[in-house]
Amino acid sequence: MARYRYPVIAESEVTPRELFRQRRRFIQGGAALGAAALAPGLLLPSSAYAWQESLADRLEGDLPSRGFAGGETLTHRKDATAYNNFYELGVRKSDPEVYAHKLITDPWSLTIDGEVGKPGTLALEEVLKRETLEERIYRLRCVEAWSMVIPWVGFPLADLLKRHAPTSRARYVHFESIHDPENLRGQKSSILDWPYREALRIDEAMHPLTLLAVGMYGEVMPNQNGAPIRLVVPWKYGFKSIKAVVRITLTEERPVSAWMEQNPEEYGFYANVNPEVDHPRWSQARERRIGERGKRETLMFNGYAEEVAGLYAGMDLNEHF
Ligand SMILES: Nc1nc2c(c(=O)[nH]1)N[C@H]1C(S)=C(S)[C@@H](COP(=O)(O)O)O[C@H]1N2
Ligand SMILES: [Mo]
Repeated sequence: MARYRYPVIAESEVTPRELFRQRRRFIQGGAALGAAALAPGLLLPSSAYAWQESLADRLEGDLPSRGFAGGETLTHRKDATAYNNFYELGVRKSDPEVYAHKLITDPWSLTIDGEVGKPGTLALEEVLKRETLEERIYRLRCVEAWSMVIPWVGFPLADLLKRHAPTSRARYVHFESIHDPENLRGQKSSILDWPYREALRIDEAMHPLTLLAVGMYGEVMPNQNGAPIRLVVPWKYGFKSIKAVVRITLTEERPVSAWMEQNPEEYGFYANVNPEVDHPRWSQARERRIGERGKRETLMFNGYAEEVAGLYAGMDLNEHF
């Protein structure tokens, strides 16, 4: 497939890969000098930032890049990192960026358990070492009727799941986010029963479009976007794409996700993007693309029908919303 070309717009508006790299080198150089000049004794042990450093190094290299958004213009990085839903950091769209530093991501480990032959808890650097990273450009459609186009960096969830040998009883995959109410101000509110939890059917989880993302716009994932590792399921409403994942559990029974538990009338298990199935409080027929004027028509399965419609053959999508 042809390598995706970044849109040609003002340099201040978009950060193409080469610029990301230059900026990162500059920041790293500056940070190292500053730290050394300040207090050599306070330098962190080299293991403290193990996963960030090795990931940043890998992102310097040439990753394969594939566009899955019909060549639509990328959302400006600034919008994608300043207009977020990450309720652990607050409910306003601007909160996640403001409170991003409250999400402590190092050290980070990931547990894979439940219906697997090879369960385990691994340091994030061990998880990443095993996987081949790539860039994927996907549409992201929030249930609130806005959308973006984001260049993620990650690897197929299927690659990770297969390493842990799902048993024949594994029918669903459950995901859990970080639980840290001391630091995450949003977890003091009762808007959800924390931690944030989501789930997929096993065939959805194994689908080649389903990613675990560790970066975006060629850089390590910003905290407000769900660092250090988050799910991306491009044909479903954004709330399925759970951020800051600490645990993945394969199950026989269908799990109840945090939003379903909070309001089952409004948030179904499937949450497939569908212009014909309205949210009880608003239409899903059209959407606002962040950075554009006017509205766009919402696409069935967010434009991924060719790839995923078969997963739902014979199902009534009004009933299984
Ligand atoms: N842990 C967690 N994951 C989450 C959320 C959240 O509040 N907490 N919000 C979801 C919603 S509603 C959307 S639209 C996407 C937004 O992802 P973005 O901020 O990277 O665009 O994250 C999803 N994942
Ligand atoms: Mo969302």
